[in-house]
Amino acid sequence: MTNKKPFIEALNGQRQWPPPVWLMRQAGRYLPEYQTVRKEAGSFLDLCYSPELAARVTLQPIERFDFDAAILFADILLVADGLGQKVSFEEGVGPVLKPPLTQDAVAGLDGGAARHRLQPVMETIKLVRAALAPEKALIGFCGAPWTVATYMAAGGTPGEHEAARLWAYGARGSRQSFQELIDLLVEVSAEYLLSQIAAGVDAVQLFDSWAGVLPPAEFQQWVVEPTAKLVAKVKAGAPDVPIIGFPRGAGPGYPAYVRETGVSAVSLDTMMPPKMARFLQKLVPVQGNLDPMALLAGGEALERGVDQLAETLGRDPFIFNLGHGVHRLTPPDHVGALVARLRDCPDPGAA
Ligand code: 1CP
Repeated sequence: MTNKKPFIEALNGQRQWPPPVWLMRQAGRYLPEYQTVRKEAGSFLDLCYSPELAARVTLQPIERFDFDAAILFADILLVADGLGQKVSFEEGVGPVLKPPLTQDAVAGLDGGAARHRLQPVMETIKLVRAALAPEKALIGFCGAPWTVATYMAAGGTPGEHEAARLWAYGARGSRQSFQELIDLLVEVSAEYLLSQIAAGVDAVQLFDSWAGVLPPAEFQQWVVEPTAKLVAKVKAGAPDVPIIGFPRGAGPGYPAYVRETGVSAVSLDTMMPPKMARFLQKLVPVQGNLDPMALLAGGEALERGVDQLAETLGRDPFIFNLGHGVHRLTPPDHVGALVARLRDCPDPGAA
């Protein structure tokens, strides 16, 4: 058995055929075996903080589908919880963060507590790495500062993001205090990712799910600049570990994001047109971007989607993924069909 990981080789700029594949939210509610462990754990957060159970659900999709990478089972909101803003996940509602963060509470957020509180995640990583075949990669992750701040300010799923956006404009707290929150998230997230790397992850991904709601100047200030700082800190501590950025919905902001943040690779959202994807792929390896609804649909829509992506992006360093997470109603068989189809595609780079 080789120690080479096709997923890491692709991130390092070596084209692989067939392309390595994993899916965002590959561990989750569409899998009956996940549902079983989820029930055993009690709450969603209990699952995230129970290393043995979290390791089991991390490995489930690798066992079932033979993906090239596992992604640590955790959530981007653990950082908020670790900092002392209590997080819970309510059935049918989604995440609730109590109380919604205001400028007066920023000084009370506790980076030291986060370090302690997030320790179970490092135990999960060690268990997964010990069980995972050497040719499979393990991905660590965190939410990007802007996206985590939107949840913290809203006290839950951010709606139209008015809480964070008004705060960032100085209309709901000072701009200075919003900058302090972002700076704190940069610090804590960098330390969190470096701990994940020390525990055994092979690459990390920054999820900026709400990067797409900001106008250009604010996108630069709250997405590009904090991400650049976070990337620099992680690279300073772990120069060889690839960092994938996912500025979901950033549209015309994608090229500046890639050029100015220093990410090693970029994850493309569902809306990204093939021409722009090819343009970005001249700068860094790309990951993406099958429509999760094509996966849910299955059949011809799925086959066409897989074939087109393999054909357009398969000529250069490329990791196959979705443009966003697996939908929870997705039949597991469709995921199996995706992997089989991809590994059967003709090599577009062959003479
Ligand atoms: O009850 C359940 O089982 C909850 C469903 C669930 C799962 C499976 C949540 C709640 N989080 C997760 C796991 C998760 N979340 C992973 C683990 C690994 C994997 O991908 O398989 C990861 C990487 C995340 C990341 C995450 N959490 C993001 C970024 C990606 C994205 O989807 O944009 C975000 C925004 C969250 C917040 C979150 N977690 C869960 C919910 C319901 C939400 C809110 C989503 C929203 O606001 O719309």
